[in-house]
Amino acid sequence: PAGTILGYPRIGRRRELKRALEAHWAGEIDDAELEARTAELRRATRERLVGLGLGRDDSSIPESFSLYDQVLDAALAVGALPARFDELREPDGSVGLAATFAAARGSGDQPPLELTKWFDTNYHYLVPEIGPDTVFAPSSARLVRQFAEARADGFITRPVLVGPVTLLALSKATDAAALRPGGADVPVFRPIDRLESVVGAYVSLLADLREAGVDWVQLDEPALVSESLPVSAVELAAAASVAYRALGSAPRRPSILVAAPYGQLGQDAWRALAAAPVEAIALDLVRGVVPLPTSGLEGKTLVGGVVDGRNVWRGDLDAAWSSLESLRGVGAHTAVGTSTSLQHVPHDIADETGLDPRLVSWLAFADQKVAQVATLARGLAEGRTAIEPTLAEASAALADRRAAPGVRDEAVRSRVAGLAEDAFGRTDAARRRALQEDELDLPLLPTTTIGSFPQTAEIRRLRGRRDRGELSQAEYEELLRLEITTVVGLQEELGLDVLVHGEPERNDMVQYFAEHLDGFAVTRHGWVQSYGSRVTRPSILWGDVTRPAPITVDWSRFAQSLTEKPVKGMLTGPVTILAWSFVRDDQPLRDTATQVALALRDEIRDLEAAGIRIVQVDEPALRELLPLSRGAQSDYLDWSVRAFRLATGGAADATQVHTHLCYSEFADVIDAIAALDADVTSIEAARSRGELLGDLGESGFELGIGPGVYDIHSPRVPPVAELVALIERTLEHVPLSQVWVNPDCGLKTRAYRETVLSLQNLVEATRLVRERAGIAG
Ligand code: THG
Ligand code: ZN
Repeated sequence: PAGTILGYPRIGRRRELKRALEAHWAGEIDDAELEARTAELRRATRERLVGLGLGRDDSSIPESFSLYDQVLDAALAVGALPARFDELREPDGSVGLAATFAAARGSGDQPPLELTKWFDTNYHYLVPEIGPDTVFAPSSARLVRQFAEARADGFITRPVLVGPVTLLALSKATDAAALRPGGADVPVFRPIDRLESVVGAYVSLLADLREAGVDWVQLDEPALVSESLPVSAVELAAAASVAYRALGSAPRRPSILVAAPYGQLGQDAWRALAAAPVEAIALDLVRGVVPLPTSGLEGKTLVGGVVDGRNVWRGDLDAAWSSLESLRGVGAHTAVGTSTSLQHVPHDIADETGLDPRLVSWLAFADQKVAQVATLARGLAEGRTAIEPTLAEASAALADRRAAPGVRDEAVRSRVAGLAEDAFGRTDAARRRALQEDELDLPLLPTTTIGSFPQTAEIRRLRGRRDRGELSQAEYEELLRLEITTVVGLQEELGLDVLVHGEPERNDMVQYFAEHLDGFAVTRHGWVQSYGSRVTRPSILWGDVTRPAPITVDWSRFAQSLTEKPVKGMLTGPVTILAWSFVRDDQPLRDTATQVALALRDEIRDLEAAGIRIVQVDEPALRELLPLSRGAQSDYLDWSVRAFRLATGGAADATQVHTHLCYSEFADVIDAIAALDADVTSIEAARSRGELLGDLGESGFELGIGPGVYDIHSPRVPPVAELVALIERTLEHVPLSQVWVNPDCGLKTRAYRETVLSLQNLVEATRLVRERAGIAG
């Protein structure tokens, strides 16, 4: 086929997959109904893709559906279900829906597979567990069933599976393997050590697919572009060479397309794939460049991933065409594709009837990107003149975007240009500390929460009623004030030291700011899968960012009016706002971050004027945006830290600045965290506390720190004794004067019942530790 996409959104245009899954988990629909609904979703997707110009029966439609996650699917396809779920297998020993969802979501007291971020996207995959003794038992049933389902409707599609190298590179060792005593001559086990066995399982899967009539299979190998995995790029390339020599030599198999999305394929991996006996290689030509000619390409197809799967811009189709032309010079047959799966973008811009049509003309969601691929494929087949009008239209839209009002706001630009270096930081931390102690008069080991309180169904209903016009804005706000009053009262009763207003007014910590800043647009149906059935609706940052009016000030002022204790002002930091939005691609992220930072800086000034003495600027995504390629990391850390310092650098010395970070790979970015220079940092720590405290102790970190004392991702109420032990352990590594006591993350997803009990215990544990340390509370 001349044109293809590496994958398509699975959630459904109206979140049909989410609804079906959640209904199934709630026991409202049975297995058969779930299968029927998802089969309908797949059927509609195939029809849609043909309608947009992909071939019906030439394998150009990827069979990229997954019930929950594609990495879990690959693990299950090779039979790597962790033993703790064995009892949930079907009577015939196969892995059905019960075992699949148990692995994804946990079951009884068996924890699920760990969730973690898929490369540098906002998608989260399930981490397979592989040990030296894992028995690989290939299972092609689901792949074959979906292919047959398509064929029954007259489609010949291309099954998609995460490839063996990536599957192992993203897996972790089973607990049993990780605990095995190592020694000088016993190397630590790594899942990639099982490459040979896993490749054996893939050989068998390929044979089954061929048997079922599959012409082409797609094996995704994004690990080959990453320099941030525990397996080095050199080892990954060697593994790819071994794996694809074996798979290519398999006696019965479909043609193989190896896809290397999400970045530049390194030289070693490129040579390994070119030399392997596979039929096609898909390259990311948005992030990567056209590779140099090398041996082994004769007879192969190179799929040039020139349509960007990572953003929502219509983009420069003419430049995409040029990339394809240079790819033609590399010496293989050339086809066109997307840079990555389209799973990271919403379905269809045509659904966004509420957006400004001019903005819409600059955008492309998944369906528009498929149409772009089809256009470029026609160009490859018929020559450029055949698609000249479409290329010209895209160029005209790009030119219109460049010149449109709001894309450049000269007032913001001159403000940025005029920034002096001293705007990017505050005075000496010790001086600030003294002033803040006077101002706040907090006890040692101050207690606080991260910011959000439970978003009850009732709060969400209020927002729905407001959106439907059943409540006026004034009525809505009055009800939220009631909620804030309750939340502040509760915290006073609990005896917490630094209070929050609970954020009932926010649907999402990024979208809320996007809705209140100029330069952003918010979609109605632009949902993107985050993990499993969970979705987010990223905002579109299209223009220069300005703050037309204060955003959070009224809520914070109201909350502060209810109590003598300090109430934290709560803001989302510039890096996280960028990370969780679709960001303009016409200027460096650094420049966009600077503009967002200035808006936040103004917000902080207004919060101070309203009597707020502590401001928290959350950056949970700081680690997330860290580039995969090592060469790009220091530049990223520089601009991300500077953006935070610009946002907070206008705060008075007596204003205490907090931040919150949501991950525990602390060591990677500890220097950056210190450089943020926040007076207090709260951090997720419940799961890998030992490492974190060790790193913290060694780092000489001198600012306030609140390593979360309990995991808010679970309804479990931590007993007082456990919390006492955790706080005391922290005190072994960090001086008492620096330590704060708080949960691990926001309480938004929890219920009130466990929240109140947990916070009671947190306050009581702190009281006991203070008492034992001989300090007054
Ligand atoms: N907001 C945004 N992006 C995020 C997060 C966030 N990315 C990373 C992380 N947090 C992802 N985690 C989740 C957790 C829960 C949900 C989504 C992402 C979730 N979403 C609701 C759902 O699926 O029903 C929809 C939420 C809504 O109505 O906006 O539960 O916090 N931007
Ligand atoms: Zn968090």
